[in-house]
Amino acid sequence: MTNLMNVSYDTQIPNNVGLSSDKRVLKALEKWHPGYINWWKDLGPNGFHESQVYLRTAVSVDPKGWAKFDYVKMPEYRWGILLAPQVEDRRIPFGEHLGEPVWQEVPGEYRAMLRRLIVIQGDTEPASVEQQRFLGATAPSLYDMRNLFQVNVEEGRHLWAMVYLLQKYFGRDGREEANELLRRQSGSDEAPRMLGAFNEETPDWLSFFMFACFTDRDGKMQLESLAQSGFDPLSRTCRFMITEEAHHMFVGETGVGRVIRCTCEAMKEAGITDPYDINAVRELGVIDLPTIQKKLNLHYTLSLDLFGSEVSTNAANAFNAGIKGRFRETKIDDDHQLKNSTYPIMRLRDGVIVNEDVPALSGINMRLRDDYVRDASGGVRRWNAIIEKLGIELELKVPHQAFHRQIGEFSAVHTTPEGLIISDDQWKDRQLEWLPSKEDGEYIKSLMKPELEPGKYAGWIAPPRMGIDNKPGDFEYVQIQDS
Ligand code: BYC
Ligand code: FE
Ligand code: FE
Repeated sequence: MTNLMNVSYDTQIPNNVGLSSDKRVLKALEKWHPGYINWWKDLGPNGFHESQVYLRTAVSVDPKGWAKFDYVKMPEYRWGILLAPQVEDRRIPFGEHLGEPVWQEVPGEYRAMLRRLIVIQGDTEPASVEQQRFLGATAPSLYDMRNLFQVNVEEGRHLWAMVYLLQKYFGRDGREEANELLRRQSGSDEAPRMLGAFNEETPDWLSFFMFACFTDRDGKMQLESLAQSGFDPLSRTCRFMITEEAHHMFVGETGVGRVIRCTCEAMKEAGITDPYDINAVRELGVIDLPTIQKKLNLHYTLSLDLFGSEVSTNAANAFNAGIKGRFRETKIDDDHQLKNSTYPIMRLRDGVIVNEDVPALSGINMRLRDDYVRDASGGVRRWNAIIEKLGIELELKVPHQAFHRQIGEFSAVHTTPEGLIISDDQWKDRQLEWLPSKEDGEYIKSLMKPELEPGKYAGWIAPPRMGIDNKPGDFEYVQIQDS
């Protein structure tokens, strides 16, 4: 049995899956590797290929000490295949096969379903790197630049994680899917990425922080439910990915928090008490809170779309099959089969938003979304604590789940952020009160000037409380040597 905590660096591809004795898969991955490096150079971070970045690399999968930090040029980063240790005698924790031993090979009847979920998961990872590729040039500090690149290389590794599953367990069509993952491109007309949010732009650093907070958090929730899978290699892969994901949400949440702190401190110093006096606040060269609320509205609602439809047979089938479970499935106190239970969801009935009980199996996506909303709301509460402490009277809010939706039942209507249904004309008149306008975007863009001196921060964002890896404030997180 392979139960390797330590990562082997004896092949070109670091791994803890015994690749050096799995010649077929090693060969397939080595064949895929050059295409990946070309993708990184063409569509990964623009420039900075020669720069030395202070990055963490996994050396083990032990949650207590898995990473080591060092300077590395990004194209030389050691992307690897890392699975959480195998759990002895693990059983399928839900669905029709509840209690049976987990699968170490793909069960034939669920092959197509599994492949689809792995491909969708894999597709989002490089997509996010593509969306963020121009941000390095406007980093508000070397600390932030390093965090961006850390997130980027790890999303690259998450692509490797899914490609490994495809190459090892899905034969020829797995190989084809692995190649397609490098062919589709965020925002492309001919071959876009698969899910809506991953074809949107990430035009500035506030968007990046919001994305890392809200969209990476969808990643966390989806990985949590795939980590429950009865297909053990998928479960183990996702369990290690979740370990890395915590840093992405940290970058997002503290990033937005630092923007908020900077704004509130500047307002206090200037004696501005009305947060809605946007012109006065912008005079200070910081981002006004109402604009931050608009960015929140946008990224939160794009992320809600990633949970799929309110009622979904795909989700019900995946649960029944034992392929995709619920958030913290094993901690839930029920029969884990949901044959006779119901789940309350919000839906649209004759033009009215109502609460309705549906069979719990068809409401699986909404259960996960509800868990997500709770998790995300905690982050917003912590932002509000910063605002309150600095004595500014404004509360950031997550919008109603029917607001600004493109997937599911609510995509048929327009609502206010409070969830009041409004007409198309009212929406046209008012949407820029709630979502970023071109002018908002241009104002934020005007602030996006790089600050590359170690220890210095752009004027619109507060310094972090602590450095990465306990480094001092003026640590040179990126040694820029540009090609
Ligand atoms: N855009 O039955 P439904 C991450 C399609 S993020 C476009 O409700 P289902 C990361 C759907 O495919 C996590 N199309 O769908 C974050 C279906 O099409 P078909 C990524 C959409 O399957 C930051 C149809 O509508 N991982 O890791 O229950 C940085 C009917 O919908 C969308 C996963 O998502 C959409 N938003 O739920 C880096 C996990 N939503 O079958 C990385 C794997 C739905 O009729 N994916 N459709 O052709 C899944 O579990 C599910 O596919 C979804 C959708 C939850 C995404
Ligand atoms: Fe990821
Ligand atoms: Fe992530």
